[in-house]
Amino acid sequence: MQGVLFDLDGVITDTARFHFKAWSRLAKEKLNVTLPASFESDLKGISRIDSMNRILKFAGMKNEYTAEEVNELAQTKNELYLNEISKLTQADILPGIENLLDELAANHVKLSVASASKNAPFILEKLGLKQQFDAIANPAKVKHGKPAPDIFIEAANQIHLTPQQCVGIEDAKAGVEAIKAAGAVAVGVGDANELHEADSVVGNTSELTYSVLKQAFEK
Ligand code: B16
Ligand code: MG
Repeated sequence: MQGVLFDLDGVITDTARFHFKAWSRLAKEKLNVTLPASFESDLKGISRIDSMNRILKFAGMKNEYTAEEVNELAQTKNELYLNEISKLTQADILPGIENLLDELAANHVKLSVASASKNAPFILEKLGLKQQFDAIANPAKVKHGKPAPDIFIEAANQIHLTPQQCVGIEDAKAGVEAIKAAGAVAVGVGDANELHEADSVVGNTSELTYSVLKQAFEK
């Protein structure tokens, strides 16, 4: 294991609740619909524009907006979201992650971020973790979002490794599929049934250690 490719939302910090809050407000104020709670997990790992389109479909309004208007709605959501995440601090790092990053660095493992979020650099800055990573893959540079492998391939490229030399960590089904499609070893965080395609699954981030990742890689 020469590199670890980290998902952000749900692995390093829990931003899903802020995404859901911003999407819910946008849906209520602009589309006059209430989003069911299931959207919080359904939109995990799904890009901003794909999330917007799923919400429009749910609202039965998919054909009522031009591409430009859909972009504007997504931009409004992002402004609401930025307002929420501007309050993030080191205290919002998920349990065990700071230790894990230290352990991996001590073992000369390269660290790269493979998030669908265009806000990843800002979030890592707020958490005080930006310097700990060797690279942050830019989702604007890749063609297909998760479950396609593109962002994980790009994250490995950025640290000059192949996905086969890396372990990817994900909390979302679409993300685990993306890791496997890239050819990396997948470690899931969360429900073992939902993430059954992963090579190894832990219940929560505090169980993620260097030895757990190494064992998954060597399995
Ligand atoms: P942004 P991840 C994903 O993060 C979120 O899970 C998903 O809900 C969000 O729509 C996506 O990032 C794009 O985020 O609007 O900030 O560019 O899990 O891939 O780290
Ligand atoms: Mg995630």
